[in-house]
Amino acid sequence: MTRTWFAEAMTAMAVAAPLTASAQAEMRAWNIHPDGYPVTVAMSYFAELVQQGTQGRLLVKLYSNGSLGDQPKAVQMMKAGELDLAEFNLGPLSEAVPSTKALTLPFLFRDSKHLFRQLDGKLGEHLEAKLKDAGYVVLGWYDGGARSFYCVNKAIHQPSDFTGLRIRVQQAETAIEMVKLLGAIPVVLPYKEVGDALKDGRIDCAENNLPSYESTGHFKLAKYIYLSNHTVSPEALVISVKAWKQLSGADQAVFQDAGRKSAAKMRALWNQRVDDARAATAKQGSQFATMTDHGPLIARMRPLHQKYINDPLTREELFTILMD
Ligand code: GTR
Repeated sequence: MTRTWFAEAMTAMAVAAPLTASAQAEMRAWNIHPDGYPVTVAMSYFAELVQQGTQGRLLVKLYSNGSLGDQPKAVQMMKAGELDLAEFNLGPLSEAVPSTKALTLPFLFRDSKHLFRQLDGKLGEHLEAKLKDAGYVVLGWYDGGARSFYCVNKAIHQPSDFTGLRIRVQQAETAIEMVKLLGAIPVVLPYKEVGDALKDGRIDCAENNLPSYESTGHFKLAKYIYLSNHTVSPEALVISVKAWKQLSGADQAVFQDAGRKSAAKMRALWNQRVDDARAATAKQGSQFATMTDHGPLIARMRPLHQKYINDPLTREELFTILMD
């Protein structure tokens, strides 16, 4: 694949003449979710705001539903300059920026409110600087939701129920370690393959937030859900540093403003979507078990927490969060 139209157009313009009022360039944006999902709605809103703010000079074309591939592929495409923007889950993204892994630890944040109180302040600025060094400019922090486990054949009620289960996880070290500490077997699979793997028995369980559990149709295959809410971590709307540097200062301000507004929209839509997903899946047979005592599960995560506290790369972030 060649570089995006945006990159070509910007390079040509830089050589030929300053960007004229009538010149137009298209930027490519990646998203894994389907139409109507809060991430997709918020990204479309972002695209609208960019078009308005640049008087139609810059168009953001949204490729949703993973039509360009899964997140690891999108990360590669962004590096190669084939994608300009994306909405990434911090789990897999943190693999490229290890100091951000602290935020993907299980049982760190109680809920989204707790997460955003930190992320919208100093901690967010710190992470944004790290992500920028790695090639990503954060335009907005989206809600990644609270993730829980769901299984095909077995209801989970206590930590010992996890023993020996094959559980799909994202390509993220903290998720892999978490599942091992539960006495289960982590199976790393792309998001789009999880449904088939639940169907053909490659995995017994998966874990995700309720809107994804519903939108992927996983609820039809794995009806036993254990509301562990184990990981509450963010997602980020990012633009590649490459594309960012090709924008004028005024256009960068338009992108930043659009990113902030799209994140506010996404977060506003999210909680309702969680409630709706729970009601809709329960109506179709999903059985929810609530975790009454978090203690035993958190106790199992101790080695993972300890590892990140000992690691100078993540210690500072962790202390900032824990002291709050
Ligand atoms: C979803 C998230 C996606 C993707 C997916 C997964 O909640 O929004 O970006 O990371 O989980 O489990 O792969």
